[in-house]
Amino acid sequence: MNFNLTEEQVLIQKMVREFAENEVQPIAAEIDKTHKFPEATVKRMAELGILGLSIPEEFGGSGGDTLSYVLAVEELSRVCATHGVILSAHMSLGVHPIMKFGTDAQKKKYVPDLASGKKLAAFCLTEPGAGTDAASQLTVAEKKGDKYIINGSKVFITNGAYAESFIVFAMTDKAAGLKGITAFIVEKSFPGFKVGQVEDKLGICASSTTEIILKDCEVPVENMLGAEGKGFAIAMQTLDGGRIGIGAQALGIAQGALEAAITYSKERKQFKKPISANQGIQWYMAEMATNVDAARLLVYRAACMKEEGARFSKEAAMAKLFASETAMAVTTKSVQIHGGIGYTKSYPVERMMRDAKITEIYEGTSEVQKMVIAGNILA
Ligand code: COS
Repeated sequence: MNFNLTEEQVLIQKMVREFAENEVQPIAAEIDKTHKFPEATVKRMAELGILGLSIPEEFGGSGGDTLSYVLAVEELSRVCATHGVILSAHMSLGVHPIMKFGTDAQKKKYVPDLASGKKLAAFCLTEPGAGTDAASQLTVAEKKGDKYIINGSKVFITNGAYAESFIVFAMTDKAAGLKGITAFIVEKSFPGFKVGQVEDKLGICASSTTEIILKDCEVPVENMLGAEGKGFAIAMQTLDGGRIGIGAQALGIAQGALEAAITYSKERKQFKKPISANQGIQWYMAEMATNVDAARLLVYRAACMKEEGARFSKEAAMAKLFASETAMAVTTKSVQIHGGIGYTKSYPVERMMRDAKITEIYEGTSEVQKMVIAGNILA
């Protein structure tokens, strides 16, 4: 077991950290306030190859392994969780399923533009009545000649208004239940595709979260991803990978909040000494740092298992469960350590606390992660 990053991973980590500190951190508070999608910095992420990390160069990516991609999500989220989720939804949910389940023709057609960052990707599984119970899809796809006609609506779609390629799940055989779900690659330009309501959220405010409306949406048969009826398994395997990305986002948020608490507690004086001199604060810090490190080990382990091609559903669920609960606990404690000023927008910790909450919810709530973990250990 080797806990050291490779030379290449260290270089990627350094590059993303510099970009995050120099170009993302300065706008993080502003975009949180305006809810404006950070188009300029996402374009910079494309230029730097960040949107193509973990995609082989032959498909237009910048190479790198799963852990390099995780390091990038972590570093972005350390200063701005909005940027972290834009990358994670694009890569884990939008690009990886095409790489894993796509035909050669689909990979050649879609991956280069996505890996170069020319286009963003998204994933449409959730519906108003199909959240945790993802199999209860009402969206239907009916084959008519050389097209599938898709009807339905999806909600809470990350990158919704800015993505151009969407992995969409729909029922091709209602009677077959979860074995009747099929996945498709749907382009924004296809007739019948529309971006609906834009959500106004508690955190990750500048990320685009929208409804997607499919009304007689025409999808060529060659855009079916995997085989008919295999959509649920594709969704679950894609979410296994996505949960590593969200674990990395949570880890980055927790790391950022821990560093903010350390800095503030050394500066802030009460009773003629820095508050960090109080054992109460020191014990908070020790617990926060230990949990952040434990989250990091779980997230990196899941990433390494994915890279090795091993089944990693349980490990991804453990990583997301622990990292997201750590992010919530550490950001809350960081606000507490900052005291009154931490509850204001003068410091980034209140934003981090709002951003952390979603990591316990999306891509499977903490309760879903426990179902997956228990299901695996009791099988
Ligand atoms: N990889 C491959 N196949 C998987 C899988 C995985 N990770 N998870 C489940 N499957 C397969 C199972 O093997 C099973 O196939 P068979 O019937 O051939 O044996 C099938 O899928 C059904 O599995 P299971 O019975 O466990 O499914 P459930 O309907 O009970 O669903 C949960 C279980 C709740 C874990 C699942 O629906 C889930 O993850 N829900 C949350 C969805 C989510 O994250 N939503 C957020 C949307 S994206 S923001």
